[in-house]
Amino acid sequence: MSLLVCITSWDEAPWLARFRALLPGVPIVSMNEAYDPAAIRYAATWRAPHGLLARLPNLKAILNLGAGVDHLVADPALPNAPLVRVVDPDLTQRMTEWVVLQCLAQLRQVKRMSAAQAARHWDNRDDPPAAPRVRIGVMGVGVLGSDAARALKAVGFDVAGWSGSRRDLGAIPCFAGAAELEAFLARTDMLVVLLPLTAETRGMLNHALFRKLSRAEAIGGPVLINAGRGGLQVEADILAALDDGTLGAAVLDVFETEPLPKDSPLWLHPKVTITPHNSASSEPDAVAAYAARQYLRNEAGLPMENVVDLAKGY
Ligand code: NDP
Ligand code: OXD
Repeated sequence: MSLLVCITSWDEAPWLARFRALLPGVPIVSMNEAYDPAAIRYAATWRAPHGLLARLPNLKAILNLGAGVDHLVADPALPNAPLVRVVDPDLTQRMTEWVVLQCLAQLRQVKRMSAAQAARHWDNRDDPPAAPRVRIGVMGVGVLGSDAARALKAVGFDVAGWSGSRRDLGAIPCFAGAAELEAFLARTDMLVVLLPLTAETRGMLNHALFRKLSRAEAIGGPVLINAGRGGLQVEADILAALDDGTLGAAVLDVFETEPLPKDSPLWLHPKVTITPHNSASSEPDAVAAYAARQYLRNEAGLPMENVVDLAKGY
């Protein structure tokens, strides 16, 4: 029951070592060495080259080593095998830390305070509102968004969620579907985006959507905070919206092109905060153990966890 490790953009060697330790007796091979495609039953992958998985005629399951499956789903030759994605408490914890950090940094104007310190300027001209006066809208209240929403609520923010189907997050009001998007945006001062990238969500963070955000200006203009995927956002629209005042600030962890090209105007824009797609890096040992568990469950005839609905694309 061979397992093929197909990884691009990460160092593959430690992943081979992890799977060999976790699955003793299972032949573990790399896509970069000679192997018999017919012998491969499982593929453990991050950003597998498109077309590669289609060449494995006996594939029983694809184990994606991250939460987002957009790269695989975009493979026109993706085989019709069950596709498992990562759901991991460590990853969720990290994302929630990042979201809370960025929302508080906007509330407390950390960029402005840092600039003032660098200029030895005692900048106490106004006081930010307390968190309950600021309305945060979390777009995508799945595994990551719902955890972040609860943490933001615990800090004191006035939080709401939006998703495809209606979620029940207790005291956090939840909006659902295209019909309720405008109402959700109209009560949002800070928009936190944790949507997957699909045909439906691609490019939805555009100027038309930004114009629907609340103009209550509790924090000097609406703030966009995106850690979902870069393909959700239209970067030219973000820049235009920042410059014409439609947006007050943008915090971006993900980009249309990654790494963000050196000549992108986003880098030095005074209203933009950039992190390098590291809001929630997966903890490799935890992810490998999770993937190995899915392998063992499937071999034991048990259902694998977090199998992606390929019709929905996430
Ligand atoms: P989930 O599948 O658990 O949640 C996705 C959420 O998005 C659900 O609430 C879903 O609603 C909603 N959604 C999807 N499509 C639509 C749509 N067309 N309209 C409205 N709502 C929609 O995913 P996770 O929370 O685990 O992860 C979310 C994304 O975060 C990943 O896909 C990945 O791209 C990104 N990510 C980024 C990381 C980083 O380091 N920056 C790290 C890990 C993940 P419903 O199901 O009800 O339709
Ligand atoms: C993921 C990511 O999808 O790291 O897991 O972006």
